[in-house]
Amino acid sequence: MSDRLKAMPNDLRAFWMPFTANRQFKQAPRMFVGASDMHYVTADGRKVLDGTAGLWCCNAGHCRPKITKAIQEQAAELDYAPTFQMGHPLAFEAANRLIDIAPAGMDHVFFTNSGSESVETALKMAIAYHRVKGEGSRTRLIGRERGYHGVNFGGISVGGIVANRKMFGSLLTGVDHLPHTHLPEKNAFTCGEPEHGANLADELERIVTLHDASTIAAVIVEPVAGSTGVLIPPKGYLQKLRAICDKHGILLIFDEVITGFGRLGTPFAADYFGVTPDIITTAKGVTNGVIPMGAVFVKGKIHDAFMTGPEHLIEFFHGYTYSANPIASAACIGTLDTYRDEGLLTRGAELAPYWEDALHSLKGEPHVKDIRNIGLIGAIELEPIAGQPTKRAFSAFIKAYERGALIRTTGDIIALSPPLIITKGQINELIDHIREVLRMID
Ligand code: PXG
Ligand code: PLP
Repeated sequence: MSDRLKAMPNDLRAFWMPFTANRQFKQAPRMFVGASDMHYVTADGRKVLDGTAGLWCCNAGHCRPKITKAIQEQAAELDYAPTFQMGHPLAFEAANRLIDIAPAGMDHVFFTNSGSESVETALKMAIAYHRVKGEGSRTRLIGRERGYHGVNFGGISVGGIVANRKMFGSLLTGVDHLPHTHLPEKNAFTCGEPEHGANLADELERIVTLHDASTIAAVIVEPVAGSTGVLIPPKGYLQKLRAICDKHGILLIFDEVITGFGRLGTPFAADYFGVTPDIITTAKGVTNGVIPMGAVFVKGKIHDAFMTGPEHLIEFFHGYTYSANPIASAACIGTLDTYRDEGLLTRGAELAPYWEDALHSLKGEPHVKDIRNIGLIGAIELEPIAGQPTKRAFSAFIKAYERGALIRTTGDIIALSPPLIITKGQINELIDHIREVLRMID
């Protein structure tokens, strides 16, 4: 550990922390100062088992050599290069490497710096696509209740998490929401995809009937909703959404910021469910979380629709200063090398049955009212303390951290998404920590 990291700062005021109870945190800060493979190291020198891959992003674990080396070398060779009307080779290589692992037909990549930016990019692309095809009346966007699509205005408009929306005014107009698919009374303690709820996709027909298909640009959903507490699509639901979108000429966007890059035991959730959307938004795992980067995958028909008109004109008025930044591109390639060499994009499939059994062994422990899993994702939903929602899960988070495991909580749900390099022994360790914690907390 470097001396710079060892020193504990004595003034925590300036950093306004994201999605954090700032005042509470600063009274008793929890600091990571190092990491390697499956573990973090805390400021007081303890090892903490990473049950969440950082924030669902470090799919290959921490401080992996190929990624570190790629970044170091690139920083010394070409630090920054514009990608507006200029290029650098790694941007093109990264895009080609991504296409190689993408679902068939997704053959172009637009680079961003985060999941939130990938979502804005996809929504703008969808609206502009219909316009360049002469269907400029298709501007409506359909999201879903409890959806999370990042924090920018488009994303919170199609998103469905009330706390992320209610403070921020009127948002985008022309947005509708499908109902969420969480049916605990029918589906509690299901292993994998739940049986009930595919018919909720038919709500899209109702929205089409209300507005007419000619006004609707796109539907955006997370194939597995992560941030809201892991909602797994009912069997047949995504297939139905795809069919209804096809019937009405509506683009289907899968937000795979969490599910992309092996989380379900397939490269993408689109592969897992056998449903190919028109656009896939990604971030996080594209660089193993190490350097900010997002990637939007699009079908040829969308890209090609823009490639008309005089060739000297810009086709899509959109992009970020750091789209395909050289160091991010190098990190992406180093990450894809690591995933390939260690088989990580499919390793989750081998571990998923073991993971499922371990997770569901928590049934019957105190406070547990549902357990859900798919691929290497798990959720344990707790009964809230009466009148004090989120408090029980948060104390589980603190206790787990003190014992040496990083878990993530949202509301009263514990969400788990370990790096894809986790061993069976480490799965046992993680679940045992949680079992002990559940027995300790009020
Ligand atoms: N879409 C989805 C589906 C996401 O999960 C974003 C967009 C936004 O990505 P950025 O890179 O802008 O944060 C996300 C991000 C959690 C948690 O603990 C989830 C996310 C981010 C931070 C925490 O559930 N998802
Ligand atoms: N704001 C100002 C004043 C800018 O000049 C720019 C980019 O040039 C931006 C915002 C957007 O920044 P970015 O491209 O990093 O998203």
